[in-house]
Amino acid sequence: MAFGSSFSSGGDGAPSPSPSPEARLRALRDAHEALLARPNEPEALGNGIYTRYRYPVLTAEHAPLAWRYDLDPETNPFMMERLGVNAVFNAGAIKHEGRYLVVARVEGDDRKSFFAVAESPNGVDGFRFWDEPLAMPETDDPDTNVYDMRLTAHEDGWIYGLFCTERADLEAHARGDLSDAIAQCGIARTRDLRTWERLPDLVTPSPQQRNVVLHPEFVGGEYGLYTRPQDGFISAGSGGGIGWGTSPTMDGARVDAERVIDPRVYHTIKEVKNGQGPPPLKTDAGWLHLAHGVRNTAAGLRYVTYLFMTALDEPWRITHAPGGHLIEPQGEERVGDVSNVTFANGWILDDDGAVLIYYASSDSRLHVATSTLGRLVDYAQHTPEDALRSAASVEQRLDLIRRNRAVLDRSE
Ligand code: M1P
Repeated sequence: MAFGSSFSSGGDGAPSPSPSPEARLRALRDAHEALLARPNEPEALGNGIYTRYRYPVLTAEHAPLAWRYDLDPETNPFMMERLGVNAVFNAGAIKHEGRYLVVARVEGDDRKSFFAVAESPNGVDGFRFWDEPLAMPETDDPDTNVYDMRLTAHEDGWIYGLFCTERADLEAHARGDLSDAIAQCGIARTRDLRTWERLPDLVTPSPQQRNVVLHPEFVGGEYGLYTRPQDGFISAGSGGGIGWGTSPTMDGARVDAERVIDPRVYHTIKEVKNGQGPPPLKTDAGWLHLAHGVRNTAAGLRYVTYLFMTALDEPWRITHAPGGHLIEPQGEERVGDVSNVTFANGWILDDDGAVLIYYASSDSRLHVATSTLGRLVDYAQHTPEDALRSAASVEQRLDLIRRNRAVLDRSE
């Protein structure tokens, strides 16, 4: 270990030397600063749709030392972690007053998630957390756990954060099942991402709600909400699919009629469940949506992201649905607390048309992939839909190969 030459007994009588708390703190600070200052590197070539980057933009190790350690050598002679951070992932994102900001899901070693803002000068590296995590106010019914915030800069002037609030399912607990919980959509709003006003949770006909997202514009004079009706805490049951509904207000938001606009489909990437990612981006060709789809495998659930588009005047009507995934877990991304997961609830459309997609891998860390609005719309408009059968899928590929043969013949 490279902690220098300053050693003490550690005070526990152990024979092996250990660094003094001051030396260990210096080493921790150096390592932390090196991590935060590390430049990111775009991958070479890629798939032409987006560019991945070599390093995650946020990990548990990015959390400030002061959030994890008691920095006083008197009270922490071993300079050990007092409140560990387990993971940093699923982040909402926004460019606000010229700054690239994400509201990350930070999970402590105690499994409780909370929100924290991290800021970058360019959106792809240099992310640093603000001094303190966000102290989200509670409602009269305290949240057990909060996570996965979607940030919407709404045309009413507020920035809304919609997130999952999870509370105990007391009936299930009485039956001895302590894993079951009730998920609902928590709502808060802010002007500056520092001070938040908590509003009542969204009310819908569904017993469970996760992945609820606020549409950025009024629709028919009301607030539009993408929902995810679900029967159980984990399983979709008879529900599932991305839903749509409207509410006249966000202060006491209520969706009475929820209709599924993007259902689960057998033998696709969204067979088990799916959910809207961040709020959609407005383009001349329609609203561009990022979502996640889940399918089952012998190794458990596999989460990938996918794109679709809806009509500008009817954001619930799907106009383009490219088949397959957009971002899937690759390499080291495949392993983590919940392996084989990519999940995105934040993206930023920059002034020059660049799109920064913040996706998390395996419920452990946050990455960025960069693209442009033009590329993503092209992808959405020209990627064939899922053909739903092997033979039909081969037909799609044969069609591509034969058209390419003609192109190659022309160029010879
Ligand atoms: O563990 C994978 C994801 O599981 C949930 O997503 P969904 O509601 O679609 O199943 C969420 O807990 C999400 O945070 C998590 O990444």
